[in-house]
Amino acid sequence: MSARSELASPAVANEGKSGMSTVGLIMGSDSDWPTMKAAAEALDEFGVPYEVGVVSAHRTPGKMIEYGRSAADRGLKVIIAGAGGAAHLPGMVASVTPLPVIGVPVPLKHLDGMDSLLSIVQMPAGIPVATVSIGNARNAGLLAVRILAASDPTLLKRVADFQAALEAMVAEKDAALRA
Ligand code: RP5
Repeated sequence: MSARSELASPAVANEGKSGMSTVGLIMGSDSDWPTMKAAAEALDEFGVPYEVGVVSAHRTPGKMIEYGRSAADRGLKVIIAGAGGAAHLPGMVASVTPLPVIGVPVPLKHLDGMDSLLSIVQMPAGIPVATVSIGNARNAGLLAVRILAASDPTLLKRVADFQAALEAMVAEKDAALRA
């Protein structure tokens, strides 16, 4: 079962179905969702409660600042922010929260996502954003899980089990190829 809560407004955010959201999953536009839903799926796989919503750096700058400033007090531990083009959302949110921020460069029609990648990855010293590869929202979800797992032994064990399953899957494919 998904532990997702829709983000109606920055003030209504911590009522995920299985408890308080620990991850904030935001994106600059609903058009980013086809890319960003892979992060939600990864969080679902590990049962991590999260909130999801659209927060635009350019179209809703006030909401973005309020979201970032209130995130830690609302109980979030990690923020995943995806945006495309002039992708300022992850960096700007990182500038107003002490929480770790993971940036997802969303590829758009032009420039193959290189614009999004460079907008997100080239942060000035002092304000880090952990940037995943272009369009790789799944890794953003998995990285958020790992960050939470560092202080949660049960979750850490599940991450280790997940890695062991990956290894077993590759071994199986290798064996099938050699057979
Ligand atoms: C960015 O502009 C969004 O993150 C999105 O990737 C892009 C285009 O947004 P729409 O015009 O599709 O709403 O801020």
